[in-house]
Amino acid sequence: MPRKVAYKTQIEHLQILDENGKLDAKLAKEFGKNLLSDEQVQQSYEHMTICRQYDEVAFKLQRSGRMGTFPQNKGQEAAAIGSALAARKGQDWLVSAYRENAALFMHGLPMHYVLNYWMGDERGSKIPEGVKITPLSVPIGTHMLHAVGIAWAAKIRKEDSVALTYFGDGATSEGDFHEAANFAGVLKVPCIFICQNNSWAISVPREKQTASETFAQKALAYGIPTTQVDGNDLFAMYAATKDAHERARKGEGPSFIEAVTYRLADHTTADDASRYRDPKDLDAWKARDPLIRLRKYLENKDLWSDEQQEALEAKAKAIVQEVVKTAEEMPKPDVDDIFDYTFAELPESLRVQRDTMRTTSLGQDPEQAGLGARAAH
Ligand SMILES: Cc1ncc(C[n+]2csc(CCOP(=O)(O)OP(=O)(O)O)c2C)c(N)n1
Ligand SMILES: [Mg+2]
Repeated sequence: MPRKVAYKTQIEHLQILDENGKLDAKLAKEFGKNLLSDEQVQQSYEHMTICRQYDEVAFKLQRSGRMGTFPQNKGQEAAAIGSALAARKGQDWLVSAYRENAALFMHGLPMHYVLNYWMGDERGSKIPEGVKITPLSVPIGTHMLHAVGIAWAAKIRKEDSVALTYFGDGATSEGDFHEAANFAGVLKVPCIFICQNNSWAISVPREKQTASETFAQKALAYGIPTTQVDGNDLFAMYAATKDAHERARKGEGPSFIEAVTYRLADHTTADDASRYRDPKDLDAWKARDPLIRLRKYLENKDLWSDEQQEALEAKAKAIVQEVVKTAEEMPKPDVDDIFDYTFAELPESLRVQRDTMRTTSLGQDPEQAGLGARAAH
Protein backbone atom coordinates (compact mmCIF):
# COMPACT_ATOMS: atom_id res chain seq x y z
CA MET A 1 0.00 0.00 0.00
CA PRO A 2 1.65 3.25 -1.06
CA ARG A 3 2.02 6.05 1.42
CA LYS A 4 -0.26 8.97 0.92
CA VAL A 5 -1.23 12.09 2.86
CA ALA A 6 -4.33 11.22 4.86
CA TYR A 7 -5.04 14.75 6.03
CA LYS A 8 -3.55 18.13 5.39
CA THR A 9 -4.67 21.57 6.41
CA GLN A 10 -3.55 24.94 7.62
CA ILE A 11 -4.88 27.42 10.13
CA GLU A 12 -5.44 30.97 8.91
CA HIS A 13 -4.89 34.03 11.07
CA LEU A 14 -7.06 37.01 10.22
CA GLN A 15 -6.35 40.66 10.99
CA ILE A 16 -8.21 43.39 9.10
CA LEU A 17 -7.53 46.43 11.31
CA ASP A 18 -3.92 46.82 12.35
CA GLU A 19 -2.53 48.28 15.58
CA ASN A 20 -2.32 51.77 14.05
CA GLY A 21 -6.00 51.75 13.23
CA LYS A 22 -5.44 51.14 9.50
CA LEU A 23 -7.69 48.81 7.53
CA ASP A 24 -6.08 46.37 5.15
CA ALA A 25 -7.46 47.60 1.83
CA LYS A 26 -7.46 44.23 0.11
CA LEU A 27 -9.20 42.45 2.96
CA ALA A 28 -11.66 45.30 3.43
CA LYS A 29 -12.69 44.81 -0.20
CA GLU A 30 -12.81 41.05 0.14
CA PHE A 31 -15.07 41.20 3.17
CA GLY A 32 -17.29 43.82 1.53
CA LYS A 33 -20.73 43.14 2.97
CA ASN A 34 -19.26 41.83 6.21
CA LEU A 35 -17.31 44.98 6.88
CA LEU A 36 -18.57 47.16 9.73
CA SER A 37 -20.11 50.52 8.84
CA ASP A 38 -18.76 53.75 10.37
CA GLU A 39 -21.89 53.96 12.49
CA GLN A 40 -21.40 50.43 13.84
CA VAL A 41 -17.77 51.19 14.66
CA GLN A 42 -18.66 54.39 16.48
CA GLN A 43 -21.39 52.66 18.48
CA SER A 44 -19.05 49.80 19.30
CA TYR A 45 -16.34 52.17 20.49
CA GLU A 46 -18.85 53.92 22.73
CA HIS A 47 -20.06 50.61 24.12
CA MET A 48 -16.51 49.40 24.72
CA THR A 49 -15.66 52.61 26.56
CA ILE A 50 -18.69 52.26 28.81
CA CYS A 51 -17.78 48.61 29.49
CA ARG A 52 -14.17 49.57 30.31
CA GLN A 53 -15.46 52.11 32.82
CA TYR A 54 -17.76 49.45 34.27
CA ASP A 55 -14.80 47.11 34.63
CA GLU A 56 -12.73 49.68 36.49
CA VAL A 57 -15.56 50.62 38.80
CA ALA A 58 -16.30 46.96 39.57
CA PHE A 59 -12.65 46.52 40.54
CA LYS A 60 -12.93 49.45 42.95
CA LEU A 61 -16.18 48.09 44.40
CA GLN A 62 -14.33 44.91 45.31
CA ARG A 63 -11.35 46.80 46.75
CA SER A 64 -13.64 48.88 48.93
CA GLY A 65 -15.41 45.80 50.28
CA ARG A 66 -18.62 46.23 48.33
CA MET A 67 -18.22 43.13 46.14
CA GLY A 68 -16.92 39.60 46.75
CA THR A 69 -14.63 39.18 43.77
CA PHE A 70 -14.54 40.31 40.16
CA PRO A 71 -12.81 39.06 37.00
CA GLN A 72 -11.89 42.10 34.97
CA ASN A 73 -12.67 41.92 31.25
CA LYS A 74 -10.18 44.66 30.36
CA GLY A 75 -8.51 44.12 26.98
CA GLN A 76 -10.99 41.58 25.65
CA GLU A 77 -13.79 43.94 24.66
CA ALA A 78 -13.31 43.70 20.87
CA ALA A 79 -13.38 39.90 20.93
CA ALA A 80 -16.66 40.02 22.85
CA ILE A 81 -18.39 42.75 20.89
CA GLY A 82 -17.08 41.91 17.43
CA SER A 83 -18.58 38.44 17.71
CA ALA A 84 -21.77 39.53 19.46
CA LEU A 85 -22.44 42.08 16.72
CA ALA A 86 -22.70 39.23 14.23
CA ALA A 87 -25.44 37.56 16.28
CA ARG A 88 -29.09 38.59 16.46
CA LYS A 89 -30.22 40.03 19.79
CA GLY A 90 -33.15 38.11 21.26
CA GLN A 91 -32.87 35.36 18.62
CA ASP A 92 -29.42 33.82 18.94
CA TRP A 93 -28.13 32.53 22.26
CA LEU A 94 -25.02 33.74 24.08
CA VAL A 95 -23.67 31.06 26.40
CA SER A 96 -20.83 32.69 28.23
CA ALA A 97 -18.19 32.27 30.89
CA TYR A 98 -17.34 35.51 32.75
CA ARG A 99 -15.04 37.61 30.56
CA GLU A 100 -17.45 38.79 27.90
CA ASN A 101 -19.70 41.23 29.74
CA ALA A 102 -19.65 43.61 26.78
CA ALA A 103 -21.35 40.98 24.59
CA LEU A 104 -23.99 40.24 27.23
CA PHE A 105 -24.85 43.92 27.71
CA MET A 106 -25.10 44.35 23.95
CA HIS A 107 -27.62 41.51 23.83
CA GLY A 108 -29.83 43.01 26.49
CA LEU A 109 -28.60 41.87 29.89
CA PRO A 110 -29.17 44.82 32.25
CA MET A 111 -25.72 45.89 33.45
CA HIS A 112 -26.49 45.64 37.16
CA TYR A 113 -27.05 41.87 36.86
CA VAL A 114 -23.34 41.15 36.59
CA LEU A 115 -22.64 43.31 39.65
CA ASN A 116 -25.38 41.50 41.57
CA TYR A 117 -23.84 38.19 40.58
CA TRP A 118 -20.37 39.08 41.88
CA MET A 119 -21.91 40.64 44.98
CA GLY A 120 -23.13 37.13 45.74
CA ASP A 121 -26.76 37.80 44.89
CA GLU A 122 -28.31 34.90 42.96
CA ARG A 123 -30.78 37.26 41.35
CA GLY A 124 -27.91 38.20 39.05
CA SER A 125 -28.43 34.79 37.46
CA LYS A 126 -32.16 35.18 36.92
CA ILE A 127 -31.98 36.36 33.33
CA PRO A 128 -34.97 38.47 32.25
CA GLU A 129 -37.54 36.83 29.98
CA GLY A 130 -36.72 37.26 26.31
CA VAL A 131 -33.00 37.86 26.85
CA LYS A 132 -31.26 34.92 25.17
CA ILE A 133 -28.36 34.61 27.55
CA THR A 134 -27.49 31.90 30.03
CA PRO A 135 -26.18 32.90 33.49
CA LEU A 136 -22.44 33.55 33.91
CA SER A 137 -20.58 30.28 34.25
CA VAL A 138 -17.58 30.05 36.54
CA PRO A 139 -17.13 26.25 36.43
CA ILE A 140 -14.69 26.14 33.55
CA GLY A 141 -16.01 24.57 30.38
CA THR A 142 -19.32 23.18 31.56
CA HIS A 143 -21.41 25.70 29.66
CA MET A 144 -20.06 24.70 26.23
CA LEU A 145 -22.12 21.53 26.55
CA HIS A 146 -25.17 23.63 27.31
CA ALA A 147 -24.54 25.67 24.17
CA VAL A 148 -24.39 22.54 22.05
CA GLY A 149 -27.60 21.31 23.66
CA ILE A 150 -29.32 24.61 22.96
CA ALA A 151 -28.13 24.54 19.36
CA TRP A 152 -29.22 20.93 18.96
CA ALA A 153 -32.68 21.80 20.28
CA ALA A 154 -32.91 24.66 17.76
CA LYS A 155 -31.99 22.26 14.98
CA ILE A 156 -34.56 19.64 16.04
CA ARG A 157 -37.27 22.27 16.40
CA LYS A 158 -36.26 23.88 13.12
CA GLU A 159 -35.85 27.23 14.85
CA ASP A 160 -33.71 29.88 13.22
CA SER A 161 -31.34 30.36 16.15
CA VAL A 162 -27.58 30.04 16.59
CA ALA A 163 -25.75 29.50 19.90
CA LEU A 164 -22.49 31.36 20.50
CA THR A 165 -20.41 30.04 23.34
CA TYR A 166 -17.51 31.96 24.89
CA PHE A 167 -14.74 30.30 26.84
CA GLY A 168 -11.05 30.74 27.61
CA ASP A 169 -7.90 29.05 26.36
CA GLY A 170 -7.75 27.09 29.62
CA ALA A 171 -11.24 25.70 29.06
CA THR A 172 -10.03 23.78 26.00
CA SER A 173 -7.98 21.58 28.35
CA GLU A 174 -11.17 20.41 30.05
CA GLY A 175 -12.91 17.21 28.99
CA ASP A 176 -16.16 19.12 28.65
CA PHE A 177 -14.78 21.07 25.72
CA HIS A 178 -13.95 17.91 23.82
CA GLU A 179 -17.33 16.35 24.50
CA ALA A 180 -19.09 19.52 23.40
CA ALA A 181 -16.99 19.80 20.24
CA ASN A 182 -17.51 16.15 19.41
CA PHE A 183 -21.27 16.37 19.71
CA ALA A 184 -21.37 19.64 17.81
CA GLY A 185 -19.36 18.18 14.92
CA VAL A 186 -21.27 14.91 14.72
CA LEU A 187 -24.71 16.47 15.06
CA LYS A 188 -23.79 19.48 12.87
CA VAL A 189 -25.46 21.91 15.24
CA PRO A 190 -25.64 25.69 14.73
CA CYS A 191 -23.09 26.52 17.41
CA ILE A 192 -20.13 28.92 17.26
CA PHE A 193 -17.28 28.22 19.67
CA ILE A 194 -15.45 31.42 20.55
CA CYS A 195 -12.22 30.73 22.38
CA GLN A 196 -10.80 33.82 24.01
CA ASN A 197 -7.12 33.01 24.06
CA ASN A 198 -5.93 35.64 26.51
CA SER A 199 -2.57 33.87 27.12
CA TRP A 200 -3.37 32.87 30.69
CA ALA A 201 -5.45 30.46 32.73
CA ILE A 202 -5.01 32.20 36.08
CA SER A 203 -1.19 31.95 36.48
CA VAL A 204 -0.67 29.18 33.91
CA PRO A 205 0.75 30.57 30.68
CA ARG A 206 -0.44 29.26 27.36
CA GLU A 207 2.78 27.28 26.69
CA LYS A 208 2.54 25.37 29.96
CA GLN A 209 -1.05 24.51 29.41
CA THR A 210 -1.04 22.99 25.94
CA ALA A 211 1.46 21.61 23.44
CA SER A 212 -0.90 22.55 20.63
CA GLU A 213 0.50 25.37 18.50
CA THR A 214 -2.88 27.02 18.18
CA PHE A 215 -6.17 26.60 19.98
CA ALA A 216 -7.96 26.76 16.65
CA GLN A 217 -6.52 23.44 15.53
CA LYS A 218 -8.19 21.63 18.42
CA ALA A 219 -11.47 21.89 16.51
CA LEU A 220 -10.06 20.07 13.48
CA ALA A 221 -10.26 16.69 15.14
CA TYR A 222 -14.00 17.16 15.52
CA GLY A 223 -14.61 18.14 11.90
CA ILE A 224 -15.33 21.75 12.81
CA PRO A 225 -14.27 24.58 10.44
CA THR A 226 -11.83 26.69 12.39
CA THR A 227 -9.82 29.87 12.20
CA GLN A 228 -7.58 32.13 14.27
CA VAL A 229 -8.42 35.81 14.50
CA ASP A 230 -6.77 38.88 15.99
CA GLY A 231 -9.14 39.17 18.93
CA ASN A 232 -8.30 42.84 19.48
CA ASP A 233 -9.51 43.65 15.98
CA LEU A 234 -13.22 44.39 15.96
CA PHE A 235 -13.42 44.07 12.17
CA ALA A 236 -11.81 40.64 12.02
CA MET A 237 -13.88 39.29 14.90
CA TYR A 238 -17.06 40.52 13.25
CA ALA A 239 -16.17 39.16 9.81
CA ALA A 240 -15.15 35.73 11.11
CA THR A 241 -18.23 35.39 13.30
CA LYS A 242 -20.54 36.60 10.53
CA ASP A 243 -19.09 33.95 8.28
CA ALA A 244 -19.60 31.25 10.93
CA HIS A 245 -23.11 32.54 11.59
CA GLU A 246 -24.05 32.32 7.92
CA ARG A 247 -22.77 28.76 7.75
CA ALA A 248 -24.71 27.80 10.87
CA ARG A 249 -27.94 29.25 9.46
CA LYS A 250 -27.47 27.36 6.22
CA GLY A 251 -27.35 24.11 8.18
CA GLU A 252 -23.61 23.67 7.69
CA GLY A 253 -22.95 23.12 11.38
CA PRO A 254 -20.57 24.50 13.99
CA SER A 255 -17.48 26.70 13.70
CA PHE A 256 -14.58 27.51 15.97
CA ILE A 257 -12.90 30.90 16.31
CA GLU A 258 -9.72 31.41 18.32
CA ALA A 259 -9.61 35.07 19.30
CA VAL A 260 -6.03 35.99 20.14
CA THR A 261 -6.29 38.62 22.82
CA TYR A 262 -4.80 39.39 26.21
CA ARG A 263 -5.98 39.72 29.80
CA LEU A 264 -4.81 43.22 30.69
CA ALA A 265 -5.78 42.85 34.35
CA ASP A 266 -5.24 40.20 37.03
CA HIS A 267 -7.16 36.94 36.73
CA THR A 268 -9.63 38.20 39.31
CA THR A 269 -9.44 40.58 42.24
CA ALA A 270 -8.18 37.58 44.26
CA ASP A 271 -5.05 37.40 42.08
CA ASP A 272 -1.87 39.44 41.69
CA ALA A 273 -0.44 38.84 38.21
CA SER A 274 2.70 40.86 38.96
CA ARG A 275 3.93 37.76 40.81
CA TYR A 276 4.11 35.66 37.65
CA ARG A 277 3.82 37.92 34.61
CA ASP A 278 6.66 39.68 32.82
CA PRO A 279 5.80 43.41 32.84
CA LYS A 280 7.26 43.71 29.33
CA ASP A 281 4.58 41.38 28.01
CA LEU A 282 1.91 43.44 29.64
CA ASP A 283 3.32 46.66 28.16
CA ALA A 284 3.46 45.13 24.69
CA TRP A 285 -0.19 44.13 24.93
CA LYS A 286 -1.26 47.45 26.40
CA ALA A 287 -0.08 48.99 23.14
CA ARG A 288 -2.47 46.64 21.34
CA ASP A 289 -5.44 47.66 23.48
CA PRO A 290 -8.56 47.25 21.30
CA LEU A 291 -9.99 50.56 22.47
CA ILE A 292 -6.90 52.51 21.42
CA ARG A 293 -6.93 50.79 18.04
CA LEU A 294 -10.55 51.63 17.37
CA ARG A 295 -10.13 55.22 18.47
CA LYS A 296 -7.20 55.58 16.08
CA TYR A 297 -9.36 54.20 13.28
CA LEU A 298 -12.11 56.72 13.99
CA GLU A 299 -9.60 59.57 14.29
CA ASN A 300 -7.91 58.58 11.03
CA LYS A 301 -11.30 58.93 9.36
CA ASP A 302 -12.03 62.24 11.10
CA LEU A 303 -14.92 60.62 12.89
CA TRP A 304 -13.69 61.29 16.41
CA SER A 305 -12.50 64.34 18.32
CA ASP A 306 -11.10 65.08 21.79
CA GLU A 307 -14.40 66.76 22.65
CA GLN A 308 -16.35 63.63 21.71
CA GLN A 309 -13.96 61.58 23.82
CA GLU A 310 -14.45 63.84 26.80
CA ALA A 311 -18.22 63.73 26.43
CA LEU A 312 -18.16 59.93 26.09
CA GLU A 313 -16.05 59.49 29.22
CA ALA A 314 -18.47 61.68 31.19
CA LYS A 315 -21.41 59.69 29.80
CA ALA A 316 -19.73 56.37 30.69
CA LYS A 317 -19.14 57.54 34.27
CA ALA A 318 -22.75 58.65 34.67
CA ILE A 319 -24.14 55.39 33.25
CA VAL A 320 -21.94 53.20 35.43
CA GLN A 321 -22.69 55.27 38.54
CA GLU A 322 -26.38 54.68 37.93
CA VAL A 323 -25.83 50.94 37.41
CA VAL A 324 -23.93 50.66 40.71
CA LYS A 325 -26.73 52.51 42.44
CA THR A 326 -29.31 50.08 41.04
CA ALA A 327 -27.26 47.07 42.15
CA GLU A 328 -26.55 48.38 45.62
CA GLU A 329 -30.01 49.72 46.31
CA MET A 330 -31.82 46.53 45.42
CA PRO A 331 -33.75 45.32 48.46
CA LYS A 332 -31.86 42.48 50.13
CA PRO A 333 -33.25 39.03 49.39
CA ASP A 334 -35.19 37.31 52.15
CA VAL A 335 -33.08 34.81 54.14
CA ASP A 336 -35.93 32.31 53.70
CA ASP A 337 -35.14 32.24 49.96
CA ILE A 338 -32.35 29.73 50.50
CA PHE A 339 -34.98 27.28 51.70
CA ASP A 340 -37.75 28.25 49.34
CA TYR A 341 -36.05 27.86 45.96
CA THR A 342 -34.04 24.67 46.22
CA PHE A 343 -36.64 21.96 46.88
CA ALA A 344 -40.19 21.69 45.55
CA GLU A 345 -41.08 20.12 48.90
CA LEU A 346 -38.82 21.00 51.77
CA PRO A 347 -37.35 17.96 53.58
CA GLU A 348 -38.36 17.84 57.25
CA SER A 349 -34.88 18.60 58.59
CA LEU A 350 -34.68 21.76 56.50
CA ARG A 351 -38.22 22.76 57.42
CA VAL A 352 -37.15 22.74 61.05
CA GLN A 353 -34.10 24.84 60.21
CA ARG A 354 -36.19 27.32 58.28
CA ASP A 355 -38.83 27.64 60.96
CA THR A 356 -36.34 28.08 63.76
CA MET A 357 -33.50 30.00 62.14
CA ARG A 358 -34.48 33.19 63.92
CA THR A 359 -34.75 31.58 67.32
CA THR A 360 -31.75 31.10 69.55
CA SER A 361 -31.48 27.36 69.06
CA LEU A 362 -32.32 24.86 66.36
CA GLY A 363 -35.71 23.26 66.90
CA GLN A 364 -36.85 25.83 69.47
CA ASP A 365 -40.59 26.44 69.30
CA PRO A 366 -41.00 29.65 67.28
CA GLU A 367 -44.20 30.48 69.14
CA GLN A 368 -42.28 30.56 72.40
CA ALA A 369 -39.69 32.83 70.86
CA GLY A 370 -42.46 35.14 69.69
CA LEU A 371 -41.88 34.27 66.06
CA GLY A 372 -45.12 32.52 65.23
CA ALA A 373 -45.70 34.62 62.11
CA ARG A 374 -42.37 33.56 60.62
CA ALA A 375 -43.09 29.94 61.43
CA ALA A 376 -46.26 30.13 59.36
CA HIS A 377 -44.26 31.37 56.36
C1 LIG B 1 -14.10 23.05 36.53
C2 LIG B 1 -13.21 24.11 37.12
N1 LIG B 1 -11.93 23.83 37.40
C3 LIG B 1 -11.13 24.80 37.90
C4 LIG B 1 -11.61 26.03 38.16
C5 LIG B 1 -10.71 27.12 38.75
N2 LIG B 1 -10.46 28.13 37.69
C6 LIG B 1 -11.10 29.30 37.68
S1 LIG B 1 -10.66 30.25 36.37
C7 LIG B 1 -9.57 29.10 35.83
C8 LIG B 1 -8.74 29.34 34.59
C9 LIG B 1 -9.54 29.53 33.37
O1 LIG B 1 -8.74 29.92 32.30
P1 LIG B 1 -9.32 30.26 30.91
O2 LIG B 1 -10.27 29.20 30.48
O3 LIG B 1 -8.20 30.56 30.00
O4 LIG B 1 -10.22 31.57 31.16
P2 LIG B 1 -9.74 33.04 31.62
O5 LIG B 1 -9.93 33.10 33.11
O6 LIG B 1 -8.35 33.24 31.19
O7 LIG B 1 -10.70 33.96 30.93
C10 LIG B 1 -9.57 27.97 36.67
C11 LIG B 1 -8.70 26.81 36.47
C12 LIG B 1 -12.98 26.29 37.87
N3 LIG B 1 -13.53 27.49 38.06
N4 LIG B 1 -13.74 25.31 37.33
MG1 LIG C 1 -7.36 32.40 29.54
